[in-house]
Amino acid sequence: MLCLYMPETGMLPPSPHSNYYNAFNSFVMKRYFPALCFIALSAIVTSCSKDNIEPAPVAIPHQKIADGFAIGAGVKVELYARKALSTGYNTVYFALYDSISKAPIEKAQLSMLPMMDMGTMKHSAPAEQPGTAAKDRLFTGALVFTMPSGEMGSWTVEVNITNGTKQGKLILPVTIANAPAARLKSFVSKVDNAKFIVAYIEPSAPKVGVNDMEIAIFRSKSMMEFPADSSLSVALTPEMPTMGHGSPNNVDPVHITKGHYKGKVNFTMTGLWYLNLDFKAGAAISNDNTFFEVNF
Ligand SMILES: [Cu+2]
Repeated sequence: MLCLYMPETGMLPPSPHSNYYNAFNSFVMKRYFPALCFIALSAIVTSCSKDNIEPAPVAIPHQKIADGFAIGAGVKVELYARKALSTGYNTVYFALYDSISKAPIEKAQLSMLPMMDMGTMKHSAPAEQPGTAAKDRLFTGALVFTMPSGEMGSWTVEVNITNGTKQGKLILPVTIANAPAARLKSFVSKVDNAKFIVAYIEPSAPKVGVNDMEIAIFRSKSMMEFPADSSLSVALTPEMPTMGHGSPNNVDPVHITKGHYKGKVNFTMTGLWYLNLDFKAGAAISNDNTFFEVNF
């Protein structure tokens, strides 16, 4: 349609009453039709890109989850993550700005408290607190959400900030999606009935061959206390349940720091794998029926 709208091109057809008109029209259409279409298309493309102005390039390469002001601390808080928050282990990033000057804040004391309000009761979840210094303007920590948001309840993250001598807090409502494959398991120890939470961290992008493996283990001491645990030893046995085989050259995860255990998992082919994990307290079996599914 646009291609037929000739005045756009700056060419004026002769009067429609002249005999010359039809010949002129058909000549113009045959000769210039592709060019006219191109011009019209360019106009559409140009106007589209003008209408949808691209956001200025952001310095923070993550998805913004929530923001707000920690009033007493005089700080604007922005919460980021690599993707939408979901059940399991989420690395989170905070950018802090002076609420008046807008200048980035590189040093502050920041603590997070995830809370789920389930109506009749409230509970928290494991959290790894950011350090006091930002790196590339971000304070990095982790939140381990134990349930999705929904009819059961809703999540908030309370952020307490000490900015020099000023203190303030902010409550950020967050929505937690249910991870497509379970990325959080829990068990009760056969040794002492202690409750443990195991979070899957790596491999986050599994590939055929040897992958870095990482899990984090927390003790579930109360509704509010989830200290990192380093007391267990872990044995890893990958298995392809539909094919009845495992793989060689795996490395059992060992405790590195703050409840994080690192090892290697070898996927000899694509498909559905179970990462069977046996947990021991000393020589005694704490749990031997936990596994994570990996399908790729
Ligand atoms: Cu809950």
